[in-house]
Amino acid sequence: MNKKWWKEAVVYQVYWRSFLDTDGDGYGDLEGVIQKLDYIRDLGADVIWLNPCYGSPDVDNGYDISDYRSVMPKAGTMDTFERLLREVHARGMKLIMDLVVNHTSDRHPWFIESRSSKDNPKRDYYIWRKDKNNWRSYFTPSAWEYDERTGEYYFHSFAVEQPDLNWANPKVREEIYDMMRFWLDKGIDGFRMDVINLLAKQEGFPDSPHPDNISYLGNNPGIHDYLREMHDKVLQHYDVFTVGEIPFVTPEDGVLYVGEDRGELNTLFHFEVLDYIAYWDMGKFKDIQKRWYDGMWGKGWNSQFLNNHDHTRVVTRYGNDKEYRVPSAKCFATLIHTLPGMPYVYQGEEIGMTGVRYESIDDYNDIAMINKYKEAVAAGRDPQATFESLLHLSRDNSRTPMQWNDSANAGFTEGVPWLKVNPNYREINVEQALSDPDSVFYYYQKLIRLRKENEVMVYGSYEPILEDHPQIYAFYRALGSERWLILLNISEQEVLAELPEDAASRLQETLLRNYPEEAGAADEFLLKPYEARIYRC
Ligand code: TEU
Repeated sequence: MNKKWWKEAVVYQVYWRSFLDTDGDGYGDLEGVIQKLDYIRDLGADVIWLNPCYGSPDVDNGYDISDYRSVMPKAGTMDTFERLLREVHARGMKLIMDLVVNHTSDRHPWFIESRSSKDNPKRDYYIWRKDKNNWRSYFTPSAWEYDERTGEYYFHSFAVEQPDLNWANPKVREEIYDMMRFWLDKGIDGFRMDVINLLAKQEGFPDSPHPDNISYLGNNPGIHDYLREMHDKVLQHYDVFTVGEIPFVTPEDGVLYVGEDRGELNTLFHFEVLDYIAYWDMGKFKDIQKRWYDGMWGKGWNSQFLNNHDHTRVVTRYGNDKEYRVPSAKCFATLIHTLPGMPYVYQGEEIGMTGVRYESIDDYNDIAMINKYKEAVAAGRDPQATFESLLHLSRDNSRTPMQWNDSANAGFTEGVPWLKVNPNYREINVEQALSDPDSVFYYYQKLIRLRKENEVMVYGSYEPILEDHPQIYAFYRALGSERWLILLNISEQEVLAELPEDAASRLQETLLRNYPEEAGAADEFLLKPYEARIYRC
């Protein structure tokens, strides 16, 4: 197995605008991240992924960039950023930035020039056409916006305010490579690459027979040429780590992006779980894990995550955020940290933060949710029913401010938070977690320490058993003579794990469990709701 530092790492995702506000403007900032680096290091994370903090009008919370070479004032200054990078490195950790180059903001100078006239030198920095086709975008009914001034449409995979760059134009590619070097020369340790498989567009933009299936946005011919050029011209000249955010990808395609012989990316996020499984489905989840293991193991590196800034927190989405919040948070943590691939911890996941249900659409900020609401109501759907139908998957579920303590606004800000703090912050907060030896935080700390001390969690094979069981997820990880059994009851019922005879007899040591051991229990393998165990065999 080809060992690499990043294969052994645990990544902590910082959505800085909701992390810690130190200047009272109601937004988190980079100074706040600096103040909490010891907290992140104590958890055991090695790499910090920082969501975009570049100059932006913030239509899509920083994913609409108007100045790639600056830090937006809400976040701080370039000096603050450089101090953050120094402080991260001083703690032996690494920092990767968000590379958002499929599109810019419509207020980027390039777009302002491009839209000004048809013969502007930057016209073909973006994608302009006389007519639109029938494609949707992620956030709007059409992926085309008519521009009066020049009487043409421009293409946008996301919001109207996020015009797609024309990657077929070598000048655009060189501009982006130059910008990447600007940040890499500061010493950052790599990039998380936003929807990086969307860069290549279908030749001629043909109509789709199924316009609601927006997979036509990604994985188009030419994408690997761009990524290989990016690698050859930029990435290979730095000791960096790259993770591609790659929707609509299968394991076979995945290997084309992250194969160790491909000269493109190091690892990827796929969305077969989070984009298609709204509520927990054990069978689908097991199938996805098996296909990705069989498709990628030994060829390319996968990532494991069930939380990020775009998806509802796992205890609310797939677990139980009421009476079993703590065991289910620990159970899913065990799952993510013992499956093959690089685990990501999204801020607040390590203390079992939950999703939210605010009263009105006016309490929400997420442009994706708001656009979906407007589109449905404009089509005549009942506003309240529409609002309620969007609550489960609203991206704001995971964007509420980090809950540090039980003081006003959970200690996140002394101002008015840009997004309301989850009312349960009085019970769920970092201060409480650090004072409770059985907290979710210390469980994550133990999981991460296990990974640091046992290569089997990183490089071990994956062998599922009880594959058809609807509640129990059980699998071996094995490397050399080291063999572990992970046993999870992902359900709200007590379940008897009927292990194969040889399995039970070979269990030597319990390495971690999320319920206390019960001496003389009726049956050793009667698992409590969301019970998780890791055994050494
Ligand atoms: O998200 C991309 C995105 O929306 C899909 O790739 C993915 O399927 C996701 O799971 C949505 O269901 C990225 C950023 O993470 C997001 O915050 C931005 O809004 C978006 O790109 C546009 O930059």
